Amino acid sequence: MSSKQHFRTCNLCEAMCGIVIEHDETSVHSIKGDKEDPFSKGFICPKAVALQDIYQDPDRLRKPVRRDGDRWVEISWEEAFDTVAGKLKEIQEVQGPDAVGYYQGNPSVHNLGTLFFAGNFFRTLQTRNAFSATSLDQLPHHYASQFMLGHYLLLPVPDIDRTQYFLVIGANPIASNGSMMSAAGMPGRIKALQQRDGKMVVIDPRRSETAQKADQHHFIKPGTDVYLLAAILHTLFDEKLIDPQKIGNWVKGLEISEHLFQDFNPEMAADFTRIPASDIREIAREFGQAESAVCYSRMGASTQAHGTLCQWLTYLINIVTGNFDKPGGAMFTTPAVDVVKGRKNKGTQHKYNRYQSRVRELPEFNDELPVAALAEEILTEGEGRIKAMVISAGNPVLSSPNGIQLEKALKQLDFMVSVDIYLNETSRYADIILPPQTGLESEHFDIVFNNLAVRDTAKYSPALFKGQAGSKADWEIFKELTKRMKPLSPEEEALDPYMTPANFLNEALKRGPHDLDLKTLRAHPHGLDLGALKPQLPQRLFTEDKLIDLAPALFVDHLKSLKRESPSANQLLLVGRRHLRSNNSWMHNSQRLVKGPVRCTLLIHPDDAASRGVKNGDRVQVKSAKGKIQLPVEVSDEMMPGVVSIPHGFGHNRQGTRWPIAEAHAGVSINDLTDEHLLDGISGNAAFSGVEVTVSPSL
Ligand SMILES: Nc1nc2c(c(=O)[nH]1)N[C@H]1C(S)=C(S)[C@@H](COP(=O)(O)OP(=O)(O)OC[C@H]3O[C@@H](n4cnc5c(=O)[nH]c(N)nc54)[C@H](O)[C@@H]3O)O[C@H]1N2
Ligand SMILES: Nc1nc2c(c(=O)[nH]1)N[C@H]1C(S)=C(S)[C@@H](COP(=O)(O)OP(=O)(O)OC[C@H]3O[C@@H](n4cnc5c(=O)[nH]c(N)nc54)[C@H](O)[C@@H]3O)O[C@H]1N2
Ligand code: SF4
Ligand SMILES: [Mo]
Repeated sequence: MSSKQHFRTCNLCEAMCGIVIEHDETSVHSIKGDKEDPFSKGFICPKAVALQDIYQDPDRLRKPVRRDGDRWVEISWEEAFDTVAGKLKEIQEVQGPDAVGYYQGNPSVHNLGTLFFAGNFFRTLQTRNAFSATSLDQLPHHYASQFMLGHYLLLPVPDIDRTQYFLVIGANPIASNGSMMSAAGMPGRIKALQQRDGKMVVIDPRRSETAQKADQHHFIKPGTDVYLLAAILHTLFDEKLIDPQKIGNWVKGLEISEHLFQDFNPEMAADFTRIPASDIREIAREFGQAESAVCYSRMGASTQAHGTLCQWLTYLINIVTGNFDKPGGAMFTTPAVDVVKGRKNKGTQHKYNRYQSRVRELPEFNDELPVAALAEEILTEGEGRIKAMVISAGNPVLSSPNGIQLEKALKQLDFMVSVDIYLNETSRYADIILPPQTGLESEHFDIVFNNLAVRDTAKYSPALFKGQAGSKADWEIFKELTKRMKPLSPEEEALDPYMTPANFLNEALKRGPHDLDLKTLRAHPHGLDLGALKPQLPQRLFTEDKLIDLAPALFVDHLKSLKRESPSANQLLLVGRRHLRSNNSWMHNSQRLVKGPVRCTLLIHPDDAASRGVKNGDRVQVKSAKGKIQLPVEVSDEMMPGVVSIPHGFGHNRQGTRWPIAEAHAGVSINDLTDEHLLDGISGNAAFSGVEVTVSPSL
């Protein structure tokens, strides 16, 4: 059969790799890296081929289903939409708007149609009970950007291709392919850094795949990065490694910040972090003296008790050393679709803490509440209690802290609808599941990750295959639900046929800084190169005075209240990890990806294993204040003594899903151990890192 070529961007993770697909009318022959893609230049990871597996997966849902006792019955879209809108309205009419909550998961931001259309639907709900995976992930970055730069989406990106000193804290881009730093081909970029005599230093309680490639790696006790960062700032000020000339005249609060770090000396930080004071001084000196340098801190530094402080101090280190908005430092993108300009929320007061969660009073940020509060908002009686949920592209039973409690909560709902391609650990609690087309059946343009990319490029991917007859795209589902919640006016009705992702994208491109349109992008199927990142401060700042606030009061107060004496940890501290062949909770049904060694294991240092009578391959019980799980052990000195690691996204052993995953690969969920009360003190982001656990041989 003759084969055709199709070029597109892989949308599974943030790296935006260009792929070339050999195919015929209905099937894929091969998926390879596209060497002519200006961003990824041929790089792909093993997950790209899973786009074919997802497309063909017989276990994927393709028609709406309704729960009927223990069975699922296929229903028409009409019946599904009518039931969903009818139920949501009925519940809100009787119990108020907050009785319906919603949660948006990670693939939402990888999906063009969802990005353009889900918001309209969720706004019709007018509920305060809005949640997303943001508060399991990068919320601290948004706080730092909002309070310092005036806009939560104005996010600095490490200019990895030009830096001479790359300080990586709590990130493992060799496995994750980069986060808040879209950079397809991380191994090549790191190699290039080392070949130009640059240096990469990694701070991680595990000698991760990235740490193994580093010039230097330091173990750190989980959750203590704030002390390291503060001690780096202390040293920079103390040793006069700061040149105000290099900082730029668009900052305020430099004197306050200098004063703040006076008593965070490296000796104190060493007590907390277990990184020797001399090593901390060396990092600060090398950073301060490098031709260019960038500090990049991510998941491990965000999802911990001081996540927002960590991000603030990371921005500060880059700013005070003159490495902000400069080549080789932390820079801003100029994406073809400018999401920052498109969202004009100026000033720090508008989008923070305007209201709080009902039970625990966690702060709102940008119209959302921290998802660690979701279960209690369902379980706790009283006015404003959540009685119905809409869950879209998410699996919070496996992804949010204390998943077991969330399961209990979901069981009590009066109504739940999932927009998801799988009957998984979360959607199995739904009354109705609306399955969208996905992946190769969808057109794609990366609105979000071009805002976070290490180089400006633009590429449009048309849909490769038509979805099965009668199927619908995410955007069509949301559009239809929106109409049923709030009927269109005659004017809106007339415009409705033009409301498509392609038209919205075309308009957004035309309004963007590169004067592009969809026609131009279609004429460049490999993508367009728009150049290296460019300096753009102070113009791009959104603060009213056009100054960066180096010392926002909210952050300063929290820093001042930090403990100064290090507690002695007798228990093991738990952290997470990611594997290159896995993607959060939902790609374990691809046989090509899960094959090979079992990946859901407990990594433990040899000394910790020996003192507990545990050998490599043994099954152990891991227990926390919230739950216990059993899994096999891998004994390895890649772990810091006193720290153990379990990957998240497993736990497919729960009943009632439609995933025939072999038991060994089903794994168990780390979030049966994590605690919904362990949070970043400022933002309420989940603090997954540093949960206290005990490990013992299973009986
Ligand atoms: N302990 C611990 N927990 C963690 C983390 C950790 O490091 N440690 N990481 C956290 C992070 S960073 C994240 S982002 C979250 C992720 O957590 P979630 O976003 O809650 O979950 P995912 O596993 O990404 O699940 C995505 C769901 O979307 C569905 N899906 C896939 N494609 C589509 C599509 O095109 N349309 C629709 N409608 N649905 C689709 C999948 O079937 C799946 O059910 O997990 C968090 N949880
Ligand atoms: N293959 C693959 N790629 C992915 C994903 C995936 O599931 N699989 N998920 C995607 C998503 S949603 C995201 S958000 C990104 C995340 O991408 P990254 O930010 O790179 O996150 P991780 O790979 O979880 O790496 C976090 C590292 O932090 C370390 N760590 C844990 N606690 C601490 C701590 O207290 N301090 C310090 N300094 N380090 C700590 C861990 O040991 C781990 O090595 O990856 C994305 N890419
Ligand atoms: S690194 Fe990410 S974008 Fe690139 S091929 Fe792998 S999953 Fe796709
Ligand atoms: Mo994430």
